[in-house]
Amino acid sequence: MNDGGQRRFGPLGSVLVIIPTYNEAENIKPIVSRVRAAVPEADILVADDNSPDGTGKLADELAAADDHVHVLHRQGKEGLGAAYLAGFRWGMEHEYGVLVEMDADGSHQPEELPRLLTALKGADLVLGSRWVPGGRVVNWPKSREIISRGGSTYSRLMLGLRTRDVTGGYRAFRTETLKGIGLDEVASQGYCFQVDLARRAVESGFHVVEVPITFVDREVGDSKMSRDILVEALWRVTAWGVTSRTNRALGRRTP
Ligand SMILES: Nc1nc2c(ncn2[C@@H]2O[C@H](COP(=O)(O)OP(=O)(O)O)[C@@H](O)[C@H]2O)c(=O)[nH]1
Ligand SMILES: [Mg+2]
Repeated sequence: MNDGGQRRFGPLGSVLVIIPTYNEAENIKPIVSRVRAAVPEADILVADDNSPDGTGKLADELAAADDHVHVLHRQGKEGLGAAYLAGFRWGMEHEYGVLVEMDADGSHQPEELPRLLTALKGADLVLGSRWVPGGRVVNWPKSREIISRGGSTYSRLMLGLRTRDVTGGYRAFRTETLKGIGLDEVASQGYCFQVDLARRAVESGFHVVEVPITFVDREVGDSKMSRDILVEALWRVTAWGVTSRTNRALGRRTP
C-alpha cells in the first residue's frame, strides 16, 4: 500500500462485474438482478466452467434478455483463478475501465458495490474487507472464519503486506492495474489467486485501499472450498514469502 494522496487518478470508465460460476443455478438469477439494480450502468460477465447444473444455460437466458449481461463459457472446471483470468482478458479486449470480482452466491452484496467504486476513484485497487473496522461476516461457520482470518494473517506476515483482508474476493480493479501486475505469470488457481493479485499490486507500487464490507455466507448451493485449495494457498504463500525474503536479503527485486 503506498500513499495515493499525491497522485491524481483518471476517470474510471465503464464497469464490468465478473461473476465466476460453478453450479450456481439457484443463485445466478438473483445475483444478476441485484447487480443490475445496484449499479445499472455496469455490465456483467458470467464466467461459467460448464456447470453440470445448467448455470451456463440460465446465464444465456439472462444475456438474451439484457444487453448488459454477457456469458463466457469455459470448457470445464479449472478453478476460480483461471475463470477470473479469462474474464479479465475478455474485459480488457472490450475496453472496460474497471473490472470487478464478485462471487455468485450472495456473499458479496451488490448493494455495497457503489461504495467500492467510489473508493476506486482515488485508488488503483479496492479490496472489500471483512477484517477492517466496520467490516464483518454474517452466518459464517466459526471454522471458516478461523481459516480465513488465519490465512490473511499468515499471508500478511509472510509477504509483509499491510492490508488486513488478503484472501477476500470482492474487489474492484482499474483495468490499468491488472495490466501492470503481470497477469500472464499468475499460476495460482484456487483462493490463493486473490493473495497473488494483492501482493502483485502492492509490490508493483499500486495504491490499494480497503473498504469494509459485510460478507454474508451463502444460503443455497455448495461451497467449492476444498483441502486442495487450502494446501495450494499454504505452499504458494510460503514459497512467495521465502523468495521475497531471500531476494530482499540479496538486494534483488521479487519478480
Ligand atoms: N468458473 C468457476 N467458478 C468457480 C470455481 N470454483 C468456485 N467458483 C465460483 O467462485 C465463487 C466463490 O466460490 P464459493 O464456493 O462460494 O467459495 P467460498 O465462498 O469461499 O465457500 C462462486 O461464485 C463459485 O461458483 C471454478 O472452478 N470455476
Ligand atoms: Mg461463497
